[in-house]
Amino acid sequence: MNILVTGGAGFIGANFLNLLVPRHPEHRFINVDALTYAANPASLDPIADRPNYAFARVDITDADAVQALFAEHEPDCVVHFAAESHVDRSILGPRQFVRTNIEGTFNLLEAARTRWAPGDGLFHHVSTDEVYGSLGPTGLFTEDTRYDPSSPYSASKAASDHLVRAYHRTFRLPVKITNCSNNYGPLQFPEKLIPLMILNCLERKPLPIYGEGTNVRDWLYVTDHCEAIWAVVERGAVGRTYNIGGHNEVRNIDVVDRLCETVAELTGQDVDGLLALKTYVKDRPGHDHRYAIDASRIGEELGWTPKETFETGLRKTVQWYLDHSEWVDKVRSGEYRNWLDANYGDRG
Ligand code: NAD
Ligand code: TDX
Repeated sequence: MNILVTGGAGFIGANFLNLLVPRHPEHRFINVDALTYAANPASLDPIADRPNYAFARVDITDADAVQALFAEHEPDCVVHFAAESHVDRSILGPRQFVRTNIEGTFNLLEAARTRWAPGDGLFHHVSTDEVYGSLGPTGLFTEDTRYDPSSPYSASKAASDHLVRAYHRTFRLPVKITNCSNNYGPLQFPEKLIPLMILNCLERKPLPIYGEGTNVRDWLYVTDHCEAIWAVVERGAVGRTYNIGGHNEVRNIDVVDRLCETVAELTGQDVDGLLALKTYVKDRPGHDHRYAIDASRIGEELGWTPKETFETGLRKTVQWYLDHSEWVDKVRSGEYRNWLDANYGDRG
């Protein structure tokens, strides 16, 4: 198969490609990424020279470029990760979320619809549990939970999910959708809670906790998510949605405490000094209180279960950030933006 992977230079996409490109030499993987602030091509160093891997710098909001991409690479399958993914940024500037997450998805669906014969191909849409809104103290999101998004980010992902389903019903486009809970692990851009807190601990900066820190997220190690997506691509039912989650609900304050303990243990720093960095700051507007996933469908139908526990996953993650300070310095520096322009500026 020719598999077009959008957003493969971002956090989950890069983990997905690093896992699957070596494992499946019989498939050709084409990574399509605009290289926004959230991307890091260095994340793909382990597979960059593999014969079954290629990179194309394309912005999915450019409909003509997306059509040209399909003409050139003739994909049989699209695994669509590319998105603006950070809730706080969607509050500060929602426009790009509408463009990339809704229009970008639409452009890909249009290319797939016009280039694949009815019933051919597979469009796998990678989505989030945030489309379901917020839970109270009990209950779980199932695949039948009503959509009720709270942020411009989650509303844009909900809209893209609806478009994907509509293309299935109207045009018989073979689609699959996965809605996953919060991911963590190597290669995550340090704007998200876990890498932000790790790096702030290492730099002895304040650890900003929104509101009272009692919001709950269901954390899943990134490679467990990637394995789940691949199981759905290979064996999931066409037209079906699968929820993916870690069975691992943790309050934000407890995540931060565990991170302080893990950083202290792995670096020899004094844990009380790290815990003292916790700072309660103004809450996120529209902050969803609790997410929790019922992942029984993917478990029962496809036999998927997460392999990492929160303890093993957090240790691996903290160790990865300790070992990759160069990666971190690059994604945070202006020099990195210059390097991107110099290396990829004219490769559109
Ligand atoms: P990310 O922000 O780390 O990476 C996004 C990637 O998409 C980047 O490489 C970026 O350059 C690329 N991109 C952005 N706009 C683009 C455009 N217009 N054209 C082409 N490429 C573009 O995101 P992530 O955390 O890896 O998330 C990947 C997907 O998984 C997203 O669709 C997100 O909604 C979904 N998801 C994420 C999580 C999570 O916890 N991170 C959980 C569930 C679902
Ligand atoms: O500095 C912070 N302080 C804080 O208390 C940050 C960045 C976050 N938080 C809180 C907000 C959330 O309750 O931590 C929790 C996690 O925040 P994020 O890492 O921003 O993730 P979240 O908003 O839950 O969304 C993530 O999971 C679902 C991803 O960013 C989405 O792309 C994914 O769809």
